[in-house]
Amino acid sequence: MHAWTSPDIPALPGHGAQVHLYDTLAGAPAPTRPEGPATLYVCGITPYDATHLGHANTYVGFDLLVRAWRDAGREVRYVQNVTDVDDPLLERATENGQDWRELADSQTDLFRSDMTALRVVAPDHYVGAVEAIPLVVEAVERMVAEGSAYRVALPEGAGGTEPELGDVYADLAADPLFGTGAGLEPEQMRRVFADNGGDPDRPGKHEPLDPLLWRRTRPGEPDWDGGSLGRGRPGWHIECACIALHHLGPVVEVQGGGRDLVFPHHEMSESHLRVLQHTPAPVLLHAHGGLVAYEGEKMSKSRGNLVLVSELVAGGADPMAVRLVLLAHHYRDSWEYTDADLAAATERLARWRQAMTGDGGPAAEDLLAEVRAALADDLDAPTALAAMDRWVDAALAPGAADVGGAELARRTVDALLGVAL
Ligand code: 5CA
Ligand code: ZN
Repeated sequence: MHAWTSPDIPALPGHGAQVHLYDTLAGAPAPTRPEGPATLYVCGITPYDATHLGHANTYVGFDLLVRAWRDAGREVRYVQNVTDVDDPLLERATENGQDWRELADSQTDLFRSDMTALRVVAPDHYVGAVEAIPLVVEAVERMVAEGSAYRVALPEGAGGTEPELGDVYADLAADPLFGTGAGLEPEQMRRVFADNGGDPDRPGKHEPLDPLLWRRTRPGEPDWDGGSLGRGRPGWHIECACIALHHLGPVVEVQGGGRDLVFPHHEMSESHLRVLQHTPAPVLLHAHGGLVAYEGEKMSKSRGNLVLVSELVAGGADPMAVRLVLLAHHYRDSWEYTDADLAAATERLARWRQAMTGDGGPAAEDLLAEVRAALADDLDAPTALAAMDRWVDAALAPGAADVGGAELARRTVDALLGVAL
């Protein structure tokens, strides 16, 4: 599917440093590669209620990575998916009395316009689960043939004209490295799996954690040609594995998303990548953003405690102020949104813009160096904002130096932080 239009990124003198990123699994910062093409996979939305500040936090966070990598001279290949068919989307469409495609299309469109307003660089490939079905079918057929996936008998009424072809599950026993990622105890894994769309108690599975790869036809659910698997629809984790593999190749340098995806989603999709390629380390670095809360709980579609970007903007918020709300928090921090965040960001934006009037301003070479250093150090946006605040203070001080630095300051915050003044 089409993504959205990327903002122009102004040129800057010189280059940024090699980017270091905190690796969730290692529990420590790690260097990304110093040169060569970078491959990035960030898990996209399930389009049934877009785009809340939690989503925006995730995509603005990884947008900093894209910008820092490019500034360091690396070519970036960026892929993001859209889970445009899945249980929660179908359930919401039924609740609304709406066609599921209409719901997915309208929410994906809203997401695109929110990302455009927030000046998020678009992925090179924006891929829907539905359009990835042929990739999933091929991969799952191969896993069945190789013995790393198996069929489970269907409940009465499922499977259309071929009920003998069961649902297909991954056999996690085929991947000795499964379970070594998130560092959870077996009991925790089972609980988190059950809370995130998993079905540990389904009869016929080899192991409770084995994840669904292909779900056969059910009455009232959409289904697609599954070749030898029979008609059905894809499981969640295999969707991301297949899209990443197809569009990025064998190695994903950074696999990203919000922290809620560490387990089971990222652990399972990486396991699928290992099994499909017979390689031990298809993902080099696992990066996760913090979770944004509202009214005391994680902001989530299922809870309904949402602050939507589009609603803030419709209420008069400048999208650049919304972006500054997010950048004021380190991407890995979890935080709770309040109206005071937007008020503070709106004030900051006004001051920054005030400092841009006229074409003078103090020298900005140090500012550029500070912002670059902050981003290279695990995308530390709050430190970058503080550097710009200091430059703005200097620019607005009585008798300020006036050597024409405003243009470089403007380019710096636009190119590296995505804030257009
Ligand atoms: N479609 C799947 C990923 S393949 C999915 O998780 N969709 S989502 O719409 O629920 O979330 C989209 C992205 O936003 C994910 O990376 C998720 O980790 C992140 N996210 C969801 N809620 C929050 C939140 N409250 N705070 C921060 N990030 C969040
Ligand atoms: Zn995903």
